Amino acid sequence: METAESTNKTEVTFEDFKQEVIADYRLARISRELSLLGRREVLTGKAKFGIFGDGKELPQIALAKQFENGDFRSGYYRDQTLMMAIGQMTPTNFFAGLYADTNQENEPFSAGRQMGGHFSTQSLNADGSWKRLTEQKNSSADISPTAGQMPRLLGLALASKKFRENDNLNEFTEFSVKGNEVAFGTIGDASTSEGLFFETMNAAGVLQVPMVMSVWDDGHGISVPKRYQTTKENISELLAGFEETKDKAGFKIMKVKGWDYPGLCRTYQEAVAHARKNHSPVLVHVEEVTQPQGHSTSGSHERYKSKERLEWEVEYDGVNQFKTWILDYKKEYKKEIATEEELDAIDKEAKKVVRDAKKEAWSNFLTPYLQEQKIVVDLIQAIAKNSSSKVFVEKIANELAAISEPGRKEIVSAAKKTIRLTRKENCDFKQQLKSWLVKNDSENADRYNSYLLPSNEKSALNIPSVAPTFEGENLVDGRLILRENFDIQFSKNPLIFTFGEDTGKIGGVNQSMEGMQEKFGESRVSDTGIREATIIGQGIGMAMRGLRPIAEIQYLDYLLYGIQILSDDLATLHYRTKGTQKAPLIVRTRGHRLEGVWHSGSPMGMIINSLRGMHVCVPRNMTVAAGFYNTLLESDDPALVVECLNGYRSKENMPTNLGEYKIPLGVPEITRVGTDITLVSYGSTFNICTEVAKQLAEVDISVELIDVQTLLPFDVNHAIVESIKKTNRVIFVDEDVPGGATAYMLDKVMVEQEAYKYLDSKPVTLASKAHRPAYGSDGDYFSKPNMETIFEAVYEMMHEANPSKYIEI
Ligand SMILES: Cc1ncc(C[n+]2csc(CCOP(=O)(O)OP(=O)(O)O)c2C)c(N)n1
Repeated sequence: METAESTNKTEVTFEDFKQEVIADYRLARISRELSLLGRREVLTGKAKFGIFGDGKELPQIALAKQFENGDFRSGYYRDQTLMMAIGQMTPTNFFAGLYADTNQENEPFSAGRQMGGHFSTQSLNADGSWKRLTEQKNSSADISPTAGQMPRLLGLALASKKFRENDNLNEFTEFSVKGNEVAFGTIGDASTSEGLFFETMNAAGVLQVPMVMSVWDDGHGISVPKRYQTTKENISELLAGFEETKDKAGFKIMKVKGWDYPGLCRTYQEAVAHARKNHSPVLVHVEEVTQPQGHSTSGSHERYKSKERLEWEVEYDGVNQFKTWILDYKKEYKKEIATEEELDAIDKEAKKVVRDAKKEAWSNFLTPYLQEQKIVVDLIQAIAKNSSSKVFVEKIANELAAISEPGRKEIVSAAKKTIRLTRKENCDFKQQLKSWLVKNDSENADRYNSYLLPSNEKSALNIPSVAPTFEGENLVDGRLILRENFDIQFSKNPLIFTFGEDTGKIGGVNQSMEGMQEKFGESRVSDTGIREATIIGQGIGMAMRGLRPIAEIQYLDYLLYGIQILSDDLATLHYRTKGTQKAPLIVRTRGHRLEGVWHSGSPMGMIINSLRGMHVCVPRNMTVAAGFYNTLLESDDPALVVECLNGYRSKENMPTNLGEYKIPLGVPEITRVGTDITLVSYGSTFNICTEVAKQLAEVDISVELIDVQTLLPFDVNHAIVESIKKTNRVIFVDEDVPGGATAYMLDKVMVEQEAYKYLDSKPVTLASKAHRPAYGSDGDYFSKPNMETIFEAVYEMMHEANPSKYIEI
């Protein structure tokens, strides 16, 4: 019979093998103790919530043996053992995560921003530049939405393929060594019910990428058993049709038991070798996995597991089974790995290691709080001494002092209450307390509110702008400006890839990539299946590995299929890792008015509200769009660019410095100077406003026309208020629903820029009707702002201001 001895490594001495097994056992025990003590930390109130990897230790140890430098993980909250086994987490880090320690050295995954069990490694140096990813073991940052790790997993795996296919990428050894890296996915069995799982699996099968997908199958999704989750209650059986055959590529599908240490070691060795060598995906269905403490600290599994299941879980507990296997080894192979006493000693030692780690992490976590508490208590007591509200102020100090484990909110709250209470008094100590609050405010802003986007020289906001240049008039279809511009960018930078539905062979439905596939090859300009969520994920994963993907979503209306992953994954990435991971992905799409309910969408309010952490560019034409692409390709920020669906065949003057000119983000353009009224818009409605402004001039109304150009960021230098200071009137126009992006612009300009001070007329927002736009030209006309409604809105405002000049129409 084969043994782990003969499978873990090709040639090992028994002593090596023995040491490896013992180390694995020690790690399994430590991980289990972390789960046990972690739960207690939550139940005793030291941590808010706990979700642990107990029951999943052995498969992760087996997987980690095959995890090499440069490889990537995209997993979920059960993977603490794997993170330790690949050397990317210590027990102290684990507890720091549980306590939400905001010190990044203690809690390197998210600096306390994500709940415990959400892992990551650091891809970036402190200045935001890439580390050498091929010299470390990598984990993309976890997110909580189940199966949300799947779309990016596809891109992480696909990146290897791109590096292997393109010889001119060989020099980028910081990102890949000829595409030899494997992307490891992990998921719970219940989460395979999500569409994202199936979409990713299908795409991985189509693309044939080095992805090893593990399903930890413990039979439940919280309380809901497999019979409600999975057809045939068996995910590998269900996916049998994906299995590769002699003449058809697909998945290699492997099954193994979660408590079978040698079986797991063998399985992962074979699975990963297959994926790495052949660039072909593997599904490892790990069955008979247990969950000894139930799903999380929120409840107990006795409520929903039968007595038989609970008994079975005790018997088939992986760590105990491992112990039995070690002890039985001698019976079968006549050689001893360890005695029971030795293993018991390891069990004891593991408990101590974990207890010590907990103590250390708690002390690391609490010490700064206690220091802050002491400073504030001392100051409040000092203020109390000479205060007319002495008793009340002292009470605040005493109450704060009595808290043995204070939070920052209690400390700040006590300081602020004291200042409120003594508002009519003044003393040195109060000034000191105020100064402390100012300092503390900025520290807390760094702890809790920073790093939404990078702010280094690669930030799109710091890329120097270059104006487009023109020589005479060379009017061409707008699409050609985009195409020629992309052509130059693709020639300059081999890291750029684009893909989407119809992007490859025909060069996009609007032909802005026409001929690009012939020129740059199928690898760089490619068609995808109809699968928006994984088109986005493909881009995220590739971008995390140093490539510069441009993911194309065919129409803005279909961005909704990808908005969840954009919002949950891409837009949060920099924030949730406190600046230690980035994914410089550009998403191209096209939208605004065309024809009908599903091809005219402009849900910009929804988009900008869900994509904080990305830039959202809304160019009015292709010249501006190309200028944004040039800026974004110099920067490392993730962005969405919404091109005007009706603009590809409009004539524009071809710039002479394609690939060079860069339009700045957050800087509106005033395209028409006026004195009576400021008209603010973007995208397709901006072009209508331009026409309307000419008609308004005929009735002696002078419009100042402002194209905001980007909604995120929005008018960073406050140009709009400057215009309103002059005109004292403003109308915001777009084709989103009422209360959508016009309301956002209104808020930005009135509240942030304080434009209300300069208004002589009520500000107006002019948006579409609340319903989706009806089909056809008339449907469009009666659903969205049009020449007449915009004209009337402006005229009405002027009439109200000066009825004798602008007589009622
Ligand atoms: C999209 C989404 N829906 C619901 C949840 C709440 N939730 C968290 S874990 C979980 C069960 C997951 O079960 P499974 O995938 O089997 O993984 P396990 O926890 O058993 O390892 C649910 C429903 C979530 N996090 N995300």
